[in-house]
Amino acid sequence: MAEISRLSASDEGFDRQLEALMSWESISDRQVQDTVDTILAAVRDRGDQALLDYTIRFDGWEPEQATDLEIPSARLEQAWQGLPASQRQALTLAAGRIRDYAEHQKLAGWSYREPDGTLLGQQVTPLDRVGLYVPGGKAAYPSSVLMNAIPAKVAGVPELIMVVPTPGGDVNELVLAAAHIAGVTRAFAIGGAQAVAALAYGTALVPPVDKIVGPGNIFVATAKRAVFGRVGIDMIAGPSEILILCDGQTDPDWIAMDLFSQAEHDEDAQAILVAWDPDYLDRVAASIERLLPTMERHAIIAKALKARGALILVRDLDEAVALANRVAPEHLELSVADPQPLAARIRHAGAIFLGRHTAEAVGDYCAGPNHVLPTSRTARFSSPLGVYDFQKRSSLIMASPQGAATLGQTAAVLARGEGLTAHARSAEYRGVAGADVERPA
Ligand code: HSO
Ligand code: ZN
Repeated sequence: MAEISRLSASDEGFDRQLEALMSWESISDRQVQDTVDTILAAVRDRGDQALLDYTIRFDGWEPEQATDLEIPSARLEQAWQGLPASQRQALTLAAGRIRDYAEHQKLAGWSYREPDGTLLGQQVTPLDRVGLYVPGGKAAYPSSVLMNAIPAKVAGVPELIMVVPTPGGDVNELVLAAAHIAGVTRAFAIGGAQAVAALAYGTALVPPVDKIVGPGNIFVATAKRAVFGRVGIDMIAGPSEILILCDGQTDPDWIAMDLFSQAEHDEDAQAILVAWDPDYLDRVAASIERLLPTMERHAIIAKALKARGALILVRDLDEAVALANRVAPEHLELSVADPQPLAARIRHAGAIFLGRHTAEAVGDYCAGPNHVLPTSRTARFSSPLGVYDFQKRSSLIMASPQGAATLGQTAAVLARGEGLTAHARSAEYRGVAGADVERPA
């Protein structure tokens, strides 16, 4: 029996039901925090020796010396060569499309000149070195390696350092292969909070980076939060989410499978369908019932649908749009005949999939846009991972002699108002007539 709640937006208790459905708090356990603090301190103090100790303890294999923790570039290439041709082709195609899309995101510098000759602008530079965390075990996604690494490369980041835990010494060949074509510079077989610490502080073996990106478990997320400030981080991602808004004309099997596709990630994943035809919700419920037992990951899907899934009846399209904006989902499918005018009414969503033929799953792999997206309603204020996350902006100011005089006066007035006379006089020095002329020594 597939269990998924049936809700109606006009019911009195709906607001409360929706809140309960959306609430998801990452457990911020005191014990996790303490463990992470200990690990961070150990890596900071003892460097590679701490990395070796934790790898033996948590990953269950026995590197003899620190250099054993590095996965040589030749090994990445070997993994690539060892893949079946179909996988090499699919990875190449996906990487190419992710790169093309990322090229469109590149920020360029700009400047403008004022009438008195003063020049103002912005200069864009890539980060020097980025760390990419790749989870090990069942959550190791080669697609995520491409999605995190390629925008960094397109931004012009010269050095990309990948860390990946290898429980029992097992490496995921597809992950290594993806790292090879994405242009990872160096890779290390380390994971958990100790890997985050190594990237943040550096050790003799692992060079310190400027920003750490990539998903991880609660220890990794807690460690990323803790080192933020010393290095940049991307975001703290929650479980996957999908909200489908449908006019009742799409094959219900397609919709059921799209809900499954995100539900299969995680028992905490969220899958919601919103429609205004009650019969259609019945048909999708029947598809879910029939298809769920055929799924390999049916146990995970069933748990996710039961805990955080819903088929929601609304009055009309307007109410559906309002609900989608309120939920601010990571993925939003607009499964309707004419999706473009509808997309224009969406204000909060990580990625919008337009029309009946756009399965969210193609976005996860190869459409081109990034699959690292804001979750847990953070689409209200944040955006997909992109090239801009690996670029910085510096402001440019070049005063002309005349600009120096006029701006200097304004600055001096404001500076005296703040009681900062060195500021005032510094600004005024350049404001005197002839200040552009070389002064005698
Ligand atoms: N849907 C995930 C990304 C992913 N899907 C990776 C498959 N592999 C992000 O929410
Ligand atoms: Zn997915």
